[in-house]
Amino acid sequence: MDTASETIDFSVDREAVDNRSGNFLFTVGNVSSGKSTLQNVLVYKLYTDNRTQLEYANIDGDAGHDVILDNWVQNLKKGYLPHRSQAGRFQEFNVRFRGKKRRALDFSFIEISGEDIRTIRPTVESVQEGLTPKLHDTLDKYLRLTGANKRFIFVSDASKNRKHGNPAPFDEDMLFTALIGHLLSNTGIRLNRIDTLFAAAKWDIVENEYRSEKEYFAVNFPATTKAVKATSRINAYYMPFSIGKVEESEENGEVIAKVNGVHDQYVEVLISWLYYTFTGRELQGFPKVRQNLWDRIKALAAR
Ligand SMILES: Nc1nc2c(ncn2[C@@H]2O[C@H](COP(=O)(O)OP(=O)(O)O)[C@@H](O)[C@H]2O)c(=O)[nH]1
Ligand SMILES: [Mg+2]
Repeated sequence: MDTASETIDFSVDREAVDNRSGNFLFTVGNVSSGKSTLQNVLVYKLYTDNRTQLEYANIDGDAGHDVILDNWVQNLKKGYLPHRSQAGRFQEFNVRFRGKKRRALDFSFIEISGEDIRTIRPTVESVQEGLTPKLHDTLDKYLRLTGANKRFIFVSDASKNRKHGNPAPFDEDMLFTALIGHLLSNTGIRLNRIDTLFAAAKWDIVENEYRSEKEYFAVNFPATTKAVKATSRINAYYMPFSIGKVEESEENGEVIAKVNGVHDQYVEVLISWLYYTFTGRELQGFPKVRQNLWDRIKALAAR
């Protein structure tokens, strides 16, 4: 496996965030929930699908950035999933793509690991000391950019929410509600509205356990669901997500996750949502966003 993405460091300097504008896509979720995989599949699909044209669009003129995205594509072609990423280290990847008869969309990925937002969850100590919850500095800067369009993908790890197993006790639910509260609050980031996609990642593992992603989120995310219903400031979409069937095996004493063929149906919906949420227009030839996503996925899967 190519390790270029490990040897080239694209951590963001705090100062470099000042005065940025453009489109930002924040992927939020616990470590190993599937954020990087989702990003990799997205880039892979934009690159390989003949309806879309992917242009890497690094903003700093550094070709190393394109090398990384190229590696994502090459690795996935061979079935390799991304390397585990670390908390506290912000990496930004810039992508541009266009569809048929549509203007190009530029956006930047920012990955937010659960560890980086735990600091906004009040603890006994912080309440006693009257501390205001605060996010990681760099992340805070990104979220406060006034000239930027921000969109969020909340990634839930469905393998941690087995219906008949030992479910994680609403850990993701608390994390998501804490961030949503912080984003909207006057003492937090003060966003007017949040446009977000909730993705039930690794859906292949639980697809026979839940009737739909609606049921999945209702059962495992009571607080998040309530928060979304309680305000008109959150525009939420929900979808299952899977890269395909993943098998873990040992290669040279290391556990390697490999996918046997990338499934198209979920990532197509993701691309639709992405284009629509930033531009307000539908991408030609892709699933309609305004149609119920789950019905659409089922229709695609039945083709
Ligand atoms: N079964 C299954 N496993 C997945 C899927 N996506 C990710 N995984 C597994 O979850 C691990 C962590 O994913 P990753 O994207 O690196 O998580 P991140 O830490 O949130 O970026 C991968 O190495 C895979 O083993 C999926 O769609 N299905
Ligand atoms: Mg990652």
